[in-house]
Amino acid sequence: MAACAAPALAAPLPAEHLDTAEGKPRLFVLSDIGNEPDDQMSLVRLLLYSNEIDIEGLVATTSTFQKSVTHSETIRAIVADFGKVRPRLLDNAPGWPTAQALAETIASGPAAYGVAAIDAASPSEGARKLIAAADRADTRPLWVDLWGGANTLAEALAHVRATRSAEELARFVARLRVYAISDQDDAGPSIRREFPDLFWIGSPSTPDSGDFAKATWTGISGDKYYLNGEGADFTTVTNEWLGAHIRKGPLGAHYPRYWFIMEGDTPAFLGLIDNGLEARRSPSWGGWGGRYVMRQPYGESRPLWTQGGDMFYRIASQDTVEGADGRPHTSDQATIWRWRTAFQNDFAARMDWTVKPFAQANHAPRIAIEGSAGTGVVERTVRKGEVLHLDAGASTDPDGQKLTYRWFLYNEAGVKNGERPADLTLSQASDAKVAITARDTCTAGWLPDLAPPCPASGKAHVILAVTDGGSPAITRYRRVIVTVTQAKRR
Ligand SMILES: [Ca+2]
Ligand SMILES: [Ca+2]
Repeated sequence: MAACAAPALAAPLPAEHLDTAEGKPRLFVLSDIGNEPDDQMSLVRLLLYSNEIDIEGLVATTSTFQKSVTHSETIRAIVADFGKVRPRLLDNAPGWPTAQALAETIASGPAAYGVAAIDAASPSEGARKLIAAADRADTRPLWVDLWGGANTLAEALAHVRATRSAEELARFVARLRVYAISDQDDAGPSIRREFPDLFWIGSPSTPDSGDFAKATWTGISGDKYYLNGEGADFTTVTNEWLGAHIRKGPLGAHYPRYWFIMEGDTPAFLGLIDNGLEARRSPSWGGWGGRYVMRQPYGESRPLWTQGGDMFYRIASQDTVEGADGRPHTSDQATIWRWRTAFQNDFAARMDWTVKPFAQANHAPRIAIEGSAGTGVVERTVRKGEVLHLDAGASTDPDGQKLTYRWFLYNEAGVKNGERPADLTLSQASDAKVAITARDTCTAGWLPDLAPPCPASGKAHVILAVTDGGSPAITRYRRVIVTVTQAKRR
């Protein structure tokens, strides 16, 4: 079998990527808003997380679906009505930006299609705002969400390349974290070719939506339209559910009925939400925005964070999860739909914040594991054969609701090609306390005779999900990364 031969990598990016910056994620959105209801819906959701994500750009762009016009006025109208609900939001949580501050981030990219529209000498206002955001003195990376075409990003990169030294360009590129919803114009493939070190999450595609059904992001809600969601529960992504839970108040009024699927662009920022999964640290960890592997897809000039993987080692971008039918399902889309009920309820709870005072709304539980509060990762090292006891019983809920606990192994998370996760078993997994037995530094290979011996140490990810008793019920998580080392015995 030739599958074990490593592909020749044109530009070897590190297979392990870890962003350690603290503080709120910084986000710059490029959106082909106006072409269909989709982007408008995603923007409504994003604004409900603007107290936890620093929004540094809301830029209207073109795409293959909207080639000669941009609609920044739609962004302005939604942001203006965000201003109307901000006092209510402040009653429920701190940290909301003013509508005025958000309005200052709004601009447009080139009002024409793809790379042909790029003006490196005199870039669009959207591209100039993107350059200014990336240049800001800040130790945190700048996430760039591509909800439509990529030509505003291409224009910014072309301008920086034309006006700065190679070292300055490299520093500029290193600050960016791109998450692309497939390719929606011809600029994405050209950027990946010309800037091989640029961090990129996405599934390369033709720009005309022909390949979209294969993409991870369709796990947000595309089960029926793309016929790829076997096992997913569609309940919370129907127009009816959205009508009952989301379309309320002045901001909810901007949330239209969808035509094809709900919010195809939303996975680009779902992983930045401060829910305790800490998915922004590495695309390989998995979270509300899906899980990705670093590899070089066929036809691409360099590796990127994407789908697929090494089927020989069974280390790939797909998650195996129990579906609504109680049976296991394995797919890329499952890396998103496995969290769907939680992220939809979270959205609904926050929309309630726009119309209800604190006492009538629900708020997220706060998890504490062994005295560690907050949302950060918990790390533990144990020897093979030992049992690790963790207690989350000090977790609280701001509304005084009873909490339910579920600990589970996320064995696909954080695993690189050729590696196998550490072998852990959990007991009392639906209790505030869990006992984690470290059986070995790696799990058995699917072909034991061909598997290399277990290394001296291995890691595996354990997730704690805590759900409150409110309506809608809110779930928060903590990620525990367990390193198992070989037993040292005299
Ligand atoms: Ca879009
Ligand atoms: Ca609560």
